[in-house]
Amino acid sequence: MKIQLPAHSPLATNTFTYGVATAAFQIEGAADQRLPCIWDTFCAQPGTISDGSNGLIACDHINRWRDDLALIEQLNVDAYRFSVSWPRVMHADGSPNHAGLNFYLALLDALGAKGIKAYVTLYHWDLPQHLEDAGGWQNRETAYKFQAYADLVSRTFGDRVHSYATLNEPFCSAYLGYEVGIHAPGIACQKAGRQAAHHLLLAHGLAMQVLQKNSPNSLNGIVLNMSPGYPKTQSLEDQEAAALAEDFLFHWYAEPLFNCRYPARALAHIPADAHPHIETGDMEIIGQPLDYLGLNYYTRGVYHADPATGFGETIPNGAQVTDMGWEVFPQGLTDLLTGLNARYALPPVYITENGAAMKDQLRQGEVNDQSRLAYFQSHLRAVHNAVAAGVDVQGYFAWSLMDNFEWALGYEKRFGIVHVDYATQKRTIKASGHALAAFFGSRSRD
Ligand code: IFM
Repeated sequence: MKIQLPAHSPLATNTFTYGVATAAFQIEGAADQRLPCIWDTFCAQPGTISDGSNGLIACDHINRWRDDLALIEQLNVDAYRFSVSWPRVMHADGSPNHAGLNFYLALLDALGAKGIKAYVTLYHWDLPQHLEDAGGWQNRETAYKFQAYADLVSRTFGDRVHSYATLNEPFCSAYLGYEVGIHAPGIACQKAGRQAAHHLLLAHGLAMQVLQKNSPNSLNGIVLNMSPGYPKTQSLEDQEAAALAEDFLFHWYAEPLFNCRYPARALAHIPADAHPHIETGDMEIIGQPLDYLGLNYYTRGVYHADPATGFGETIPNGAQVTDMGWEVFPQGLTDLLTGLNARYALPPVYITENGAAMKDQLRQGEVNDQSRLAYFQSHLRAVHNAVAAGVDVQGYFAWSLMDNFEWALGYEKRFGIVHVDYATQKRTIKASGHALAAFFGSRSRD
């Protein structure tokens, strides 16, 4: 199967940015060359990671990055999105870790030499453990520590970076990490979750200030994950449940960024004693202009009214699901983009992650992952449809470059377009990777 889009589509030209994405903790390994982070601590607690694994070696990318870069080049991408490991580049006293910074400088220079644009995420969940020991994202001070980290990185990287994202998916850091406790640091408390979310957003705003000063020519923004909500039935109750789920789960992040406030429906749903403490001026810091919005899309949510919790979620009968149990629903990406465009004054949008975990089989040196390939085809078409409907989408990144550590699900879930044999660290480009490379390489100049 080939990936195809209408010839007239902006997505079929070289003006549209295509890339692959990774994150530091998920691929780097070499944990002995950095400070411990909250995910090291979390993984060491029995029962937290389904296969009992950790990120100590991961894809050994720190030692194999040149080979990985050669793979990236073979994929014909315009851009590579990766994250910087805060505990690798800063000592606990805030001074620079030059060995860590030099790793990223070498990677950035090599990307530049190959003409591949660097999309750098500053925070993809690996908070230094010493900061968690001081309260982590529940502690307002962490937002200012993040600003200092953003300052160090952006001054060091100079003009090598095409785009910065302050945070990747603050929902996951705050909600999964502090509100329900299935991610590091494993705290399950609504007040903690909502306070962590506020401090993450504040950290984003403070970091934007230094990025716009130190790196005015890069595209500076944030990456949010969103699964649009659909009512299970057309009853008013289910429609209200779907709207509440969206506000509670993702407009909680978008509304402060674009309108300097938390969504009223979600605030009314959360008990007053779990509301975040907000200081004067915080919302204006959070809501300063973005050069772009990064959106990570995987699936939708189907919701019904639940008197106890406000909303409950179901997977529709007969739905096609990925190995994560997530429904394959490309129309959700079009609906999400058009819906956001109607609700907010959006800057240019990049799909910073999209992809699927599938049960891959390596047979005779090949992975024939046709279902993942179909997923990419249908979701690229969904982005095309959103652009045709007037949404300014300028790029798309496949998640992920290669199989990697899928957080609480360890190494059992494979999202890569490149297969990784963890015993040998051998990489094999899957059929989806070959098809994407052919499509990226076939685009017209425009
Ligand atoms: O692997 C993650 C990534 O780190 C963040 N976005 C979702 C991906 C798949 O779960």
